[in-house]
Amino acid sequence: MGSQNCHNDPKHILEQAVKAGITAFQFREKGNGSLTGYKKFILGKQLRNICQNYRIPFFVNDDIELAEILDADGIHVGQDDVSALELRRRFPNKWVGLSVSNKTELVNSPISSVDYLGVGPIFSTTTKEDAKSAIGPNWIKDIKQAYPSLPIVGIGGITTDNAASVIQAGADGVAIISAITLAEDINKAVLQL
Ligand code: TZP
Ligand code: MG
Repeated sequence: MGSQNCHNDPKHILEQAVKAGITAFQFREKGNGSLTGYKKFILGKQLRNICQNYRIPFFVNDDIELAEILDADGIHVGQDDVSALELRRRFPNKWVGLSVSNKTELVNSPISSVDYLGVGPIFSTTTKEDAKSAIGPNWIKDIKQAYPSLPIVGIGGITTDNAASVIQAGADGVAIISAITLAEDINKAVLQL
């Protein structure tokens, strides 16, 4: 998540989610209303500290310099960002994650250079302004069959009601923004997930 996904203090939201049991966090400060420059850095540092205090991995989306300055545990990139291959070379000690949205992207991806795939949007979502079409959980089965040892994280439109179907399709995890950040009771939402 980023501040643009939060209706109140992102630090408070992350702290509640971490206390309730989320297992990793990705700082994704982008899109309408997101912070830039120094403000983005300060928020990133504060969220990074929360993850450190609670011993969960901290990922940065896209922003390589920020990932470096904040000593992130991992970097997540999309198809149009810095290549995962280059990131692997530059950051041998960070996790590198890559998004794939369809078969064409998958076959053109440097699978052997990434630590996990973010697959989605699984369901339709309004959180990502330029999201591609929803692909449904079944595609995860095909990817798992083709790359059995590659960790897969489903993303996009995942809620307490449909998260189980993503795991049942073979995903190793689910990545969630709005169903946590906008939940009336974050603790309850995370516990249900
Ligand atoms: N990538 C694919 S869908 C998505 C991203 C970043 C948005 C996920 O947000 P939500 O609110 O969990 O659908
Ligand atoms: Mg990107």
